[in-house]
Amino acid sequence: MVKKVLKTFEIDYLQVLDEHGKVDESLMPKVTDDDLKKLYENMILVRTFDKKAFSLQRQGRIGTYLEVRGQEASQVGSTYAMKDKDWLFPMYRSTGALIVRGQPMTRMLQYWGGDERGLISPDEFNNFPIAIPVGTQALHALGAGWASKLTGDGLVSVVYLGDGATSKEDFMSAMNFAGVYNAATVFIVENNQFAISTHRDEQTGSETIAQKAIAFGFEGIQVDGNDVLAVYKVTKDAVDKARRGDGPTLIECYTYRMGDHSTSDDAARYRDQKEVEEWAKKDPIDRMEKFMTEKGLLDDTYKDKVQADSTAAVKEAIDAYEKVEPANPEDIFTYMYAEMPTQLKEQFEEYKESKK
Ligand SMILES: Cc1ncc(C[n+]2csc(CCOP(=O)(O)OP(=O)(O)O)c2C)c(N)n1
Repeated sequence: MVKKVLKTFEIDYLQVLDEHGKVDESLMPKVTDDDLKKLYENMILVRTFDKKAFSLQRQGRIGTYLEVRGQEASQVGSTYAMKDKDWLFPMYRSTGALIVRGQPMTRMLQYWGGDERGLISPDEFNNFPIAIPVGTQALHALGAGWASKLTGDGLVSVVYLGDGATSKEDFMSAMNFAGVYNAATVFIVENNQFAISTHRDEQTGSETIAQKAIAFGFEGIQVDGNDVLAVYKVTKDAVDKARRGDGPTLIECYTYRMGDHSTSDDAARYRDQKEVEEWAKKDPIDRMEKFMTEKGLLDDTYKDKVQADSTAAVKEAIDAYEKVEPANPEDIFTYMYAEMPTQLKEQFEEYKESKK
């Protein structure tokens, strides 16, 4: 037997800001004080919206919702590295990413209230609709990143996936073609340790998710997903690399889903509360507050103002959402196909009859 000696591998792991709010200055990304404030303000806005959306669902004012809690840094830090016209391919838990990308909160409430018009991207941004089917968005992002590589339009596509999605063939096909075509695509896997009740350890035999990129011929990196500075840094590097035409990157944000999977789930049935308490100590916002206080960028007045502004913005979004004219139920029929198939035509007629 002949032994083929292949490259052995290592995976880079980055943490800049630890859970006590201490920063490793040698690893600090290039950010101004203004950037630090914006990152913080965005995380507070996301958490405020998230809490309120959860409570609106409980009151029956929206249909369903998937909480971001615990993942604010991995979403805000990464989208902050994108240019407005870059392509965002969000999943159902990407509320934080969408907020940074200018998606009006009113529209997000519309969507979770059952109105598809909530997915319309603002003109200044290229936000794709949220993908509910797990992993399908990876292929869409690969397509956009490949197109950018071919046309040289200088845009990058960034896709968000959960750890569970990495077991899907869509993820693997997208990774494969990204490697083959050197697509301008950045894959962000928010490894929040769960796919509903399936723990990360039951999801894959790989030691890290980041290392999966190696099999497809490109770079994978693991980052502390509760550290907004590290997430920003690795995403900025990956986005810049893709924009230069130097190919894709897989970023694994190592984080934790603090809430239930969705408003229809009860995580207490399958996970230990002690684990949740341990992760609460690693909260992405607490550590940023400690760091910014130490740096002289955060005091009680500023903190209260950020919270008050976020609360007011969310309230305004809810008021506007509750005044939106309901969508026309006929849209369900007319928007599905360019040409309606026979059965749908029949159902449409039936529906119209029922309204007479
Ligand atoms: C194709 C497909 N299969 C199954 C489901 C049901 N489903 C919804 S969420 C989910 C778990 C996904 O977990 P993960 O990718 O880790 O993301 P997370 O929800 O933890 O953010 C599953 C299996 C689905 N939405 N789509």
